[in-house]
Amino acid sequence: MTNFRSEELFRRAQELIPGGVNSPVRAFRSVGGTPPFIARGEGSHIFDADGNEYIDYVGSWGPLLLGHRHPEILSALEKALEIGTSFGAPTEQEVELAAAICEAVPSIEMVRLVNSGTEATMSAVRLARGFTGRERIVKFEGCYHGHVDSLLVKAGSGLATLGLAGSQGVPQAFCDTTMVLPFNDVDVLEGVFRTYTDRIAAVIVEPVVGNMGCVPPLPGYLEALRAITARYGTLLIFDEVMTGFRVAFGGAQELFGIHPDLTTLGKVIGGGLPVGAFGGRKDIMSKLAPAGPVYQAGTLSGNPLAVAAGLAMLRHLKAHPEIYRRLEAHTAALCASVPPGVTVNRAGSMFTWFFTEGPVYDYESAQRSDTARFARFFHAMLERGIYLPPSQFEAAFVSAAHSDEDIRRTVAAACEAWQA
Ligand code: HOZ
Repeated sequence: MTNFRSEELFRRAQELIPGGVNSPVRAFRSVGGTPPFIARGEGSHIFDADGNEYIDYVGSWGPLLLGHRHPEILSALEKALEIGTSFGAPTEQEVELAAAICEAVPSIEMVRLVNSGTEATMSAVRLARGFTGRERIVKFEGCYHGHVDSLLVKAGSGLATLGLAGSQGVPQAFCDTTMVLPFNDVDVLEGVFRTYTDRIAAVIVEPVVGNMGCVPPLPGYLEALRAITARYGTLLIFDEVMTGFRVAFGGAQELFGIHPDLTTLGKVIGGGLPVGAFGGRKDIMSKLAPAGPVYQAGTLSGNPLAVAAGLAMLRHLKAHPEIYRRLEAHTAALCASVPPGVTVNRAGSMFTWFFTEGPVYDYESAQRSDTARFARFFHAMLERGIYLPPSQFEAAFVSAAHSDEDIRRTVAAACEAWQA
C-alpha cells in the first residue's frame, strides 16, 4: 500500500493549515503516520489520493448512517440546488425538518436549526441559564460537547487524544461555573446537588458517551440523572449530536426511555452536510429570541442544502425501520469476541475496542487503555484496508451501507491485527 500522494499533500497542508488539518484528531498525532487524504467515498468504502480503498468506520464521525453518496440524499441535494443555495429567510423545508425532528423525538416540542453541534450545545447551555436564572452547569469527564469555552474542561475527543485537560485561550472565569463530575457515578452527583441545591442551571451529558471511545450508561444511571435534576429544578440536556437518529430513530432517549428537557442534535440530521439543532420543552424554547430574551442567531441556519439532505435522511430512516435491526446485527457481529486484554463497548451501531482488561465505564477506566497497542492495531487494520477512528478515544460507526462481506472482512482483519 503506497501513500506518496497523501504524504505530499500532508506536507503541503502543514504549511498552510495548522497541523495540516481542519480538526485535530484527523492529524493522526496519537497513532503516528500520515493520514490518507480522501479522494472519494461510495457506500461503506472510501478511496484515498493514492487509490487505496478502505472499509470506512468513521463515516464522517457519525453523520453517514446511510453510507457515502446515498442516492436519495444526492437526489434531494440536486433538487435543492435547482432552487438556490441560501436565502437567509424562512423556507417551507425548514418547517418540514422541524416537524420530522419533533415527531421522531417526543421530548422535542420545538427546535431551532444551527450549523454545527458546537453551536447547538453552546446555545442550549445559554438557554438553560436564561430559563433558570442560574449560572452553574455540570458536565462529565470525557464527555465532549464541541469546542464551547465553558465546556472544554476535561473534555474527551481531541483533548483526550492530545492528552490536554483543557484549552489555552479560555478565561478561567468561563470555567469557574462548570463543575466536572465522573460519568456513571450517582453518589458524586447526589453530593454535588446537596451542596449546590438551587444554583445549577443544567446538567449536560452524552447519554451514550462517544468521545472517550464508546461508553454506555450503567443501568439506572440516566434514570438517576433525570430524577435528581427534576428534584432540584435543574434542566437536563442530552447531547445527542452523536447518538441522535443513530442508536435508535428517536436517539438514546428512545433507547433508554428518558425525557430530557433539552436535546442537542447534529451529524445524522444533516445527512452529511453541516448542521446542528437544539430543541426541547416548549416553555423553555419559547425563551429564545425573537420569541423571548435569550439571543441566538445564524446567517446560514436552516441552510436549504443541509435541510434537504437532513430531511431526505430522516424520511428514509422513518420509511425503513429495519435499518436499525441490520445496524444492530452487524455491529454485534463486529463486537462478538475480543482477545484477552481488549474490552469492547457498544451501543447500537457505535463501538470501541479498548486495549485494557476493562470494564470501561468512565474517563478514568478509558484512560487505562494501552494507547501504544491501540496505535499498532490501528495501523495493522489500515494496512488491511480497514479505516477506524485514529484515536483510542473516539467511537467507531457502522453504516447501513456496510455489507455482510464488509463485516466478515473486518472481523478477519481484526483477528490478525490483534497480534500487532
Ligand atoms: N471531534 C470529532 C469527533 N468526536 C472529530 C471531528 C473531525 O475531526 O472531523
